[in-house]
Amino acid sequence: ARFKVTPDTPAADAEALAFDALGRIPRDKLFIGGRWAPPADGATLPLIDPRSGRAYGAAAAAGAADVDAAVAAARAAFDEGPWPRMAAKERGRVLYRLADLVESNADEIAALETLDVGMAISAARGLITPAVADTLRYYAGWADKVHGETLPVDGPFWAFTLKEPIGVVGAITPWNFPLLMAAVKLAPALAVGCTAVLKPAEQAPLTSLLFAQLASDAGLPPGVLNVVPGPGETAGAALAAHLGVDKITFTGSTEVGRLVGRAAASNIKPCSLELGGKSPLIVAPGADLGVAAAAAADAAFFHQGQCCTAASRVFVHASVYDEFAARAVEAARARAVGDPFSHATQQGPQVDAAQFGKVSRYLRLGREEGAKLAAGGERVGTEGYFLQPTVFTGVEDSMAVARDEIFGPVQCLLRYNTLEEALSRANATPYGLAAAVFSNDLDTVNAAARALRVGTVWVNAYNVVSASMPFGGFKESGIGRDKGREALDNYTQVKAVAQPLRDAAW
Ligand code: TXE
Repeated sequence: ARFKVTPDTPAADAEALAFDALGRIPRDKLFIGGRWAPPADGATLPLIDPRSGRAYGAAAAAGAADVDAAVAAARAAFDEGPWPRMAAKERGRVLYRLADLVESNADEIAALETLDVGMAISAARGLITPAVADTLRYYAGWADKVHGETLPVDGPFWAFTLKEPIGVVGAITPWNFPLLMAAVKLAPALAVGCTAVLKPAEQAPLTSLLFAQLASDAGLPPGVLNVVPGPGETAGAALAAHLGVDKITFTGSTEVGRLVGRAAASNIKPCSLELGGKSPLIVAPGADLGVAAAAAADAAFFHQGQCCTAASRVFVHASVYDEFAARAVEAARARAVGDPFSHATQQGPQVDAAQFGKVSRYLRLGREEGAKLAAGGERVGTEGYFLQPTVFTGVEDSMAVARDEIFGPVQCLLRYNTLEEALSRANATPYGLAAAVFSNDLDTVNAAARALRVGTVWVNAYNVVSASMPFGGFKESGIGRDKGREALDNYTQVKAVAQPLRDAAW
C-alpha cells in the first residue's frame, strides 16, 4: 500500500506508511563500500517507539571493526576512485538526482523520522524533508563553482591556488534532525569530491540507511558514502580517532564535542563542531507582542524543544513582562501535544527515556529553585515520553533552568530593565549559537545584532534557516560553520602552485 502524507492523511495511514518503508530498509546491515553487510560481531541497536517506550525491532550496530572497513572503503574511493577525479559538474548531477530521489521518497522519509524520533509529521513532511532536498540542490550547484585564484608573485613565475577535496570525511550526527544533519554535512563534502563515513546517532539510524540506498541509486560510486549506525562510545569514538579520516564533522552535545575535538586534535585532523545552545530571545518595549509571543512559543517548543537553537531564555522588558507572560502561557497551553503521526499534532514525544528523564529533572529543579510554573510542567498521558509545553516565569540568571541546555519544551521568562543589561545577560553564557531580538526600533535592533556573541541573529523572527545561511556557534557552541558557502571550506584544502614563466611572457 502506498499512502501520501498530506494534511488530510489519517494518523493510522501515515504510521502504516512508516512501517511499510521500515520493511524495505535492510536495517540489519550496514552500508559499506557500496554493499549492505552485517556488522562484524552481529551487534544490534534496539528500535524504540517514543510514543510507547516499547521496542518494535532492531537495527545493525557498527563496532570499531566495521568503522575500520567503512574508512578503508572511503579511503579507496578517494585515493583510487572516480569521484574526486570526475568533472565537477558530474558530481553536481549525481547530487541533483539524489535530491530528486529524496523528493520522490519524501513521504516515506518523513514517516520514518516520525517513527524513529517522534518528529511531528507536519514538520517532518512540510519542513525537514524538503530542507534535505534543498540542501542537496544548493551544494549540487556549488560543485563546479569551487576554484582557486591566480596570485601576483615576484620574479619570472606565476602562481595559483587549487582547492582540492580534503579527503575522507568522518561525520557524526545527532538524533534530533537525523537526515537533515547528515545532509548538511554530506552535501558540501560530496560536492567538492570528498568521500565520507556517516555515523548516525544510535537512536535514529533509519533515514540515514535509506539515504545510503538512494545515494547509490542516484549513481554515487561504491565507497563514496558509507553509513555505519552504532553506539557513540564505540563506533563514534573509533571514527573520531581514526587515522584514515582526514576531517571530522560533528553535531551533538558540547560534552561529546570536547571528546571528538580532542581525538581529532591528537591526530592533527581538522574538526568542525556544532554543539549546544542556550539561545536568548529579547522582547523589547514596543515590540509587537502577538508576533513575539507566537514566535517565542515556536522557538521554544518546535520539535519538543529538541533544537540546538531552541530559545530557552526569553528576556522580556519589565514594561511588557506581564502581558507577554500571559500570551506565552496562552500559546503554550494551545499547543497540540499527541501522536506525531497526526497532522494536527504540533508536539510529539521526547526522543527517548534518557531525554525524557533529563527534561523531567529540570522541570522539578526549576520549581525547587523558585521559578514560577506558569504553564505545563507535567507528563502527558501514562506511556511514552510526552511532556507538556512548559513556561517558567520569574526565572533568575543563576538558576539551572536558565544556565543549562535542557533540550525539552521548556520556556524560561526573565525580566530586564535596560537594553544594555539584557544584552550583557544574554551573552553571559558559555554558549553562543543563536539569538533573536523583537523590536520595532532600529537602534535597538542594530545594537543587538552587533552585540550578541552568537552565530545567527534573527530580527522579529526565529528559526529562519536556509542551506545558503552559514550556521554554527561562537564560544562553546562550536567551531566552524555548516551550510552556506562557508561550509565548502570545511571540506577543501588549499594548495599553492608556482611555476616559471619564460622570459618572453615575463
Ligand atoms: O548527544 P551526544 P545525546 C545535546 C542536548 C541533549 C544532550 C545529550 O542537550 O540533551 O546533548 O544528547 C555520538 N565519541 N544535544 O547524548 O551523545 C552519538 O552516538 C564519538 C544537542 O544524544 O552528543 C551521536 O551520534 N561520538 C545537539 C552524537 O555523538 C560520540 C543534538 C551526538 O550524541 C561519543 C543532540 C563519543 N564518545 C544532543 N558519544 C545539537 N547541537 O543539536 C556519543 N557520540
